[in-house]
Amino acid sequence: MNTRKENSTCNQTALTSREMSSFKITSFAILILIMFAEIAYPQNFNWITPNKFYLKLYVLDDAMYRITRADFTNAGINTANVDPRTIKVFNKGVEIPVYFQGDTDRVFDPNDYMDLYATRNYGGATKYYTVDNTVFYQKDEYFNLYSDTNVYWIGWDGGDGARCSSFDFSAVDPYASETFTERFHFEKDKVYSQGERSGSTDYRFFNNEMFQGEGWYWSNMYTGLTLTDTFSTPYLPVTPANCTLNFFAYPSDLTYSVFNEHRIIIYVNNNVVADVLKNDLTRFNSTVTFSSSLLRNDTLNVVKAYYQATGYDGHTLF
Ligand SMILES: [Ca+2]
Ligand SMILES: [Ca+2]
Repeated sequence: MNTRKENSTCNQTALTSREMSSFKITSFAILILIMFAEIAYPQNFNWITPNKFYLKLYVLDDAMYRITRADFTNAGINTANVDPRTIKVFNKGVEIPVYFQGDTDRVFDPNDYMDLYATRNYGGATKYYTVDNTVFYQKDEYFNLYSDTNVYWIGWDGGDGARCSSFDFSAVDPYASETFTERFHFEKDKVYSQGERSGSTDYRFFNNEMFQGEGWYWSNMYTGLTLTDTFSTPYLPVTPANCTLNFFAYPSDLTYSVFNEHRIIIYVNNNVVADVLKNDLTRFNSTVTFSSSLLRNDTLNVVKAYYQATGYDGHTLF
């Protein structure tokens, strides 16, 4: 268990403000080997007890965090009045189960501590709306538009808190797994688009919500343009495994005289892994699978995105 206390900060804070809805934008994401589903929690403010003190834990990195009794004391909490079994951790309105060493005797002893897994603030499930404010599509965003810093609220008293279960388990081979999955995220936020626009008189994007196509992109691609990035995979499995790649792009103009005028081709080490056509302002959001045998463990892998417009001077935000 990787225990990191140094990255955590505890402040004694009276909770006075609600968490804001989080929106964020991704421009270009290639996810290789595995896609983790972000869990979308509905906003829930019922966990708050007004005028009660909580510890506020700011989290910048995905890690295990250990909170000791000394952390509570240093934050100004008199732990003599705290039944550790009632300590609860909340994130975005949802209680998070924690491992608590020494809470069963209901006495917060000097060596008692709490371990919890906490993450930075991801964008998570983000809705994009039409001009009529109906949801047009939803994306799992990597970055939050406002902050990477996540906040975990630690409260106590009342009923018992959620706890991780303890199990006795013995493994013949303690390190049985020979493979693991890794996710690469390529996102370059260089161009901001207010969203889909069919022409110079189209002002549908004057919308308070995230309008369809709105967000940060790497480039407003023109025909013949290739965008390139690299990544390293030094621990490839001996037996080839499936890799998953996802990309998102949004045409920024169109022609009605050509069907499927937008084409994007994705190459991994000069092998075509995706070749997708879209018509008019239809967005690209494709997930394709390819073999890890296309990847290299002795040199950098090269991933390229190529754009082609047919029949006119077309562009697509990528
Ligand atoms: Ca104890
Ligand atoms: Ca067309």
